[in-house]
Amino acid sequence: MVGLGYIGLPTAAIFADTGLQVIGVDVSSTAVSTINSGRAHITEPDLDLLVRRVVTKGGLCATLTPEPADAFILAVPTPFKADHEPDVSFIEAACESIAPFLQAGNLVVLESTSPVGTTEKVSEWLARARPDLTFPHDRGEASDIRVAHCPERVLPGQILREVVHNARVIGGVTGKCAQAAMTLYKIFVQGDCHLTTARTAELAKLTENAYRDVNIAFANELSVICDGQGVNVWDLIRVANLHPRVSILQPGPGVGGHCIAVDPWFIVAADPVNSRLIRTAREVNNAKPDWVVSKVRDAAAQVDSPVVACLGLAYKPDIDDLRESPSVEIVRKLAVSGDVEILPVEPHVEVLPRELAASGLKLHDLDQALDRANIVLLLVDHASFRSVDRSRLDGKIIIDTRGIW
Ligand code: SAJ
Repeated sequence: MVGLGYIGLPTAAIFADTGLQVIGVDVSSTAVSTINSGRAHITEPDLDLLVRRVVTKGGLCATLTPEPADAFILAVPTPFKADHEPDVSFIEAACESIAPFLQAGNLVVLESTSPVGTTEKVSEWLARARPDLTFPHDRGEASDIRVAHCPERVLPGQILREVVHNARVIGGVTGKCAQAAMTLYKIFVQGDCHLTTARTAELAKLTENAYRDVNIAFANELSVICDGQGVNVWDLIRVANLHPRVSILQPGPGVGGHCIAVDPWFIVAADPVNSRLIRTAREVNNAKPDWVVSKVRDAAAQVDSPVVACLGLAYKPDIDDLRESPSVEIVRKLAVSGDVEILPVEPHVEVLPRELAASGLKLHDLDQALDRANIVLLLVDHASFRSVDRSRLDGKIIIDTRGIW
């Protein structure tokens, strides 16, 4: 397993738990030493226990450099560059790192979310590094090495359950490549495995996240329209969803995480002319944090000495993941303006991210923040915020971006 992050580590540990011998490879020496000491270097429910079990039994061993194996799975990040073009350099580097260890009969699976055509490129990059072996992009079914794409589809917070039970889309550079990957994944996957081409599997993964992004954008756009029309958007969505063919998602402060806010751009980058709706959805969701900031500024103008409790920094409820979080962006923008006092609250982390600490902000606990604030900005629907005693909010201006109060 090359890449021991949010997808690679749980997948490696689950493979190891079935009795397979798994070698986990990562460029981070901290990740490698943490895993080898029997702990997970990322937070995901029950992952720590699983990693401890498989490392103690000797089924999973982390290292900085690859070793020979029967199958190689690449689960490295695919961010985008400043212009929203996909950055596949981590995949190319992973290919270079495994190429010296490939042997005829090996399978290489790309799990990373990737722009269309990347799996074929993996085959080409590996072929360039190993002219002594044959690869499926030019030798088809007769090739020495099989190459396939099996995109991850798991929801952070529920990874260990979803990785086993979700259906998988498995795309091969050839039919035999897809078959070989299915044989591997069927060792632990209980969901259906659907075989297709590598290009279809790549676009399927991007489509799933773009679909969700477009639907969240619809809800976010409605929330802004409702604000101007004097309509409660949560009531509106509740009643509209009573229609048997309507199922609107929930508005929020914006869309965070490393997936939904990123993957749709890969479709836009591939075909900008024909992806107008997908691009607009990204723009609508990206604009929502600024709209929330403007709401807080309007509220602050109504009180003397505004003190704003900002509840939640994670990108979604009941997790500690602050990646691409719209809440962090909102709190940072409010802090930079300097005219309001900001009390950030995030019960799932112990330290503020650097970009907020640099603005002089300090993490507060919920009670302290509610005692002092005259404006309460709810950014994340953590369970601990849902259960706040409503009398604690009396007399304060409430800006509830998640509709829980
Ligand atoms: N959000 C809303 N309103 C909603 C639903 C979500 O504002 O009604 C926001 C969340 O607050 C969050 C963001 O969207 O900021 C994304 O959260 P999410 O729970 O929708 O998705 P992720 O990013 O945690 O995981 C997604 C999943 N994709 C889909 O549901 C199509 C997951 O299955 C993928 O595996 C994952 O992306 C990934 O790795 O690609």
